[in-house]
Amino acid sequence: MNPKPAPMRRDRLRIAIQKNGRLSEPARALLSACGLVWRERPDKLFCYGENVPVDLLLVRDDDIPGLIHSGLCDLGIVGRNVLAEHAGQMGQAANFSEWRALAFGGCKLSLAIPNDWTWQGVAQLSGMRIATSYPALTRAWLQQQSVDAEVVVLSGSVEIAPRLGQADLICDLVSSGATLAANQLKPVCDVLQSEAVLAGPVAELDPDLNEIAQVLLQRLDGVLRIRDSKLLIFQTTREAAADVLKLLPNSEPPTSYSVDGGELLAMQALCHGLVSWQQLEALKRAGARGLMVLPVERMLA
Ligand code: PRT
Ligand code: ZN
Repeated sequence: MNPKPAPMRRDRLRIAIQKNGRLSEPARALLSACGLVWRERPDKLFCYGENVPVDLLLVRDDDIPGLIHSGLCDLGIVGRNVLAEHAGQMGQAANFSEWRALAFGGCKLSLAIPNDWTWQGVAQLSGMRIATSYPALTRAWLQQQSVDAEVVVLSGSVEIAPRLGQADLICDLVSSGATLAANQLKPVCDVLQSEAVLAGPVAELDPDLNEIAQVLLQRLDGVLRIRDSKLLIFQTTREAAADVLKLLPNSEPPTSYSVDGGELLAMQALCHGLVSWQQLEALKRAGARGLMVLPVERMLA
């Protein structure tokens, strides 16, 4: 990657997202949930933000770390696998880092061996050839494991390398595992647990851009926090409250206030994940009444 050129001063935040691919739709949906609206251009490489000074650049995912590094973009949404690989290749010089994990695009970078091998542990890899598109991550992992193996760098179709005789095993992304299985391979070791992340510079953004970024981050944190969350509201007595609270399904600390200053308490709790009928019935048995599960539209902490 080239040395960092001095970027032009801007007063609008620029976010790079994947143009076409697994992360493009969920990334747009996430930014829309943060209240961003864009004007689409026919070339669809640049989308002007209509309601807030935040523009989108639509690019290949592999370009995102470099765009942040060079200051041409301020933030980006990219797989941790791509970000970490570029960071590994650039070392200390890399001016990008993970700002938030976004809980979509989940996959693993895993070592996979031919089905007919018996896995005996990492020492078995000594002297082997490993095909991968993630050489920096693979080498760093091998070094960490004190294993001396050869890394064969391929830009695609990694899964077929063992059958073609290019390598003995592979290190590649896996989600369902169907592609490995179709190529008579099996995963044996995880090198990296990945998901989509919001990336930003290590160095501070310009104050004007930072102000816009902080507003966006606050909204993003709200969106991430309430994703798949429900608000549970109910009433209970002071006497039953302790038993009821023990049963709250995966909730944040509830807010409670007394009704008419008396024995009765009204409570509300933000619950993450599904709130099932069984959980509501258990709460009722413990003394909760008037249970309601409500969707959460927005949150600003
Ligand atoms: O064109 P551009 O360069 O932008 O896109 P790309 O082709 O490099 O990336 P894309 O869209 O395929 O993936 C973008 C990101 O999605 C990756 O960098 C990962 O962070 C994430 N992701 C999540 C995955 C997968 N799951 C995944 N399964 N990326 C790739 N795969 C591959 C996997 O290696 C296998 O070949 O998809 C295939 C199917 O996987 P299985 O295990 O479900 O069979
Ligand atoms: Zn790519």
